[in-house]
Amino acid sequence: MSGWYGLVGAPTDVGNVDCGAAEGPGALRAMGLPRRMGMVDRGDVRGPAYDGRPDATGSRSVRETAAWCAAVRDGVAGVLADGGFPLMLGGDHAMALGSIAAAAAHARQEGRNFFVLWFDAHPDFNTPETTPSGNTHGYPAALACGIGHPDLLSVGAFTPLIRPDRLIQFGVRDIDAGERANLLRIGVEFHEMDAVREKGLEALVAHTIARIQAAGGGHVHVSFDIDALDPAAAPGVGTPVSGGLTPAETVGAMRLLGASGLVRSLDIVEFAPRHDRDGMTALTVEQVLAGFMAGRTGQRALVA
Ligand SMILES: [Mn+2]
Repeated sequence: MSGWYGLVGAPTDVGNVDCGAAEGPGALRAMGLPRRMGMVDRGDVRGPAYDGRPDATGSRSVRETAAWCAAVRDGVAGVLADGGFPLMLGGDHAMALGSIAAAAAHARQEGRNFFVLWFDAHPDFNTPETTPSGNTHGYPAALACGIGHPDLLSVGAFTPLIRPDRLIQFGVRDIDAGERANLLRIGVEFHEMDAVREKGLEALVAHTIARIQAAGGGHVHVSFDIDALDPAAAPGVGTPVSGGLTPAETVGAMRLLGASGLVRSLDIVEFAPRHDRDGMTALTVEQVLAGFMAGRTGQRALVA
């Protein structure tokens, strides 16, 4: 199990233009989070700004998203190759295509089953055919499963990057009609908020961990969109949706995931400091991360 965390910043919002997520990594560095949490800061990757021209499919920023995701892929792959635990700090959620491309390739190379656990208010399972907005941050989970824009699918060395029955989503509550049809057709397991309320997030995550262990374990990549949390605790996001996860249950679930020893890479995305209030989102992000890290080192997480 890798002992050090390698932070890879992706300061962009090309996937949801001008939503403010580009400012996320800088704001968390300014508050001293990487240093306080003992991370190795590998710096930011870089890519182009959106040129303002949607492509023929109606998607905004495909070219720019592909370039950014390729840079994220290479940054995350570098940490994995050096034996570290990559923490990709977005940036918008489109960047997860890059980190998942790196994690999937690493899992394949190491001969491990590959799973992705996706925490989000939105399933990010649109394609150019179904998207209402054209924003590429609505695409990455579908792309990981092998459906979507060919210029984005090519970010990965192979496709699909993940078997659809190995993608599990938690906390989704804002699902476009075409997106829901995609999820059902492809066969992704997604736990909407009513299921989370009924069964409990920690119980759902514990069940998922047990299922992965029963399948022989593997490499679990966690992709955490800050908007999975309720906006009352985490208002600093571009696309808030009410009725989300509480910090306490999220910290508990992340602690379980850390303690499972299965998670080998992590995204924290969509933090938009310009929408934060009194630093509360930044604090919640730190608590969620601290819960995960404490689980990994066998300590108890502090929940404020
Ligand atoms: Mn998302």
